[in-house]
Amino acid sequence: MKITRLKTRLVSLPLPKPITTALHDMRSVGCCLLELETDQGLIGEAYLFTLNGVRLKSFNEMICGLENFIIGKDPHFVSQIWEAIWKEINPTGHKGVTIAALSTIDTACWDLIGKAAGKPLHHLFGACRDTIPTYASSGLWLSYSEAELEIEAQRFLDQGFRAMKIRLGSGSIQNDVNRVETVRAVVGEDIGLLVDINQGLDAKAAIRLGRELEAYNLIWMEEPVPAYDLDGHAKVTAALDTPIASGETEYTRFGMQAMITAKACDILMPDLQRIGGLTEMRRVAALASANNMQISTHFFPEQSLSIAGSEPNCMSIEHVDWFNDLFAEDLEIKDGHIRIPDRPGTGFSFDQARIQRLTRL
Ligand code: SMN
Ligand code: MG
Repeated sequence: MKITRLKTRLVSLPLPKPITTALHDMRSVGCCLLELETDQGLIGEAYLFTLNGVRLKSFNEMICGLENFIIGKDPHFVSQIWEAIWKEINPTGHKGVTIAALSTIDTACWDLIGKAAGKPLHHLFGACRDTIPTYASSGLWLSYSEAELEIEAQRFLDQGFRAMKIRLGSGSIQNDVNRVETVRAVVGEDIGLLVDINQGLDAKAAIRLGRELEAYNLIWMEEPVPAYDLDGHAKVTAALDTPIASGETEYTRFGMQAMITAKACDILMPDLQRIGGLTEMRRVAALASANNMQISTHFFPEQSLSIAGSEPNCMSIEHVDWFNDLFAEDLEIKDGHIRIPDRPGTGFSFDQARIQRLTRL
């Protein structure tokens, strides 16, 4: 099988209303959709995104500029393609736009490998399960009032979720604690709660907040301090009993290795677009396992399920509904778990008719 054509499209997915975290101000997501066509008629698909669609064209340019490393290649040689691109991007750097492009190409190659075999990727990787715990994550934003938090928490329960993530880092410990209290009062003691500070505090403030929150039996506290502050991360991790999750802002196995060495967190949260695609995600899962750590994937639920299905130390998948309109298939949620599909490749394919109706960027 040979890749004959690389095609990208840029589209905007509007969010129902403006929302914030301690770091982000969001009105839409812009997606770059990658399709790798082959001489067998199969098409490998993957996507990357930027919040509000900002600078999406730079990402597109980076993908298209790597065309020479893909056209005429057999996607089964995905590791060879990965290594060639890794070498090529060395002068520009192994973080940011370069790795996002590599990640998207890598995931599209894997999608082709699965489709060519007629098998889901977790079967090819070696399956360990067919469902995985998930938590509702497109909601409970920092911009919400407590009344809005109550409505959304109930909505998540009605949708079948058994865990949900609350955005904190308002700057007021009391306000943050009140937000957790409000959601806990709606969902009861049996539902898992996670909080994400989105890098909004320094170590001392995060420890003070974390101590107040120990009573709420949280599954984890996420990105308590700036992503680059590994020492601050380590202080928070050492000070609290609540597990600390982090890693969504780091790149590749080298970034994850640095976090592990610094004892920056208890749980690693690799993001498919920043980690280096499915090839590198599998290495990171093994790295975490060798350090007795669990992983939980950040965003990209549709394209991360093969990892959940094949890596025993993957504890959960983050559920976001932002990308639903891109795909012909739905994420199936039941009793707090997502089913890992047994369809070939990633198991999710672009819905061309729905995509046609989206605004082009
Ligand atoms: C997050 C990241 C980007 C946009 C919104 C929310 C958050 C998460 O860090 O983990 O979902
Ligand atoms: Mg986060």
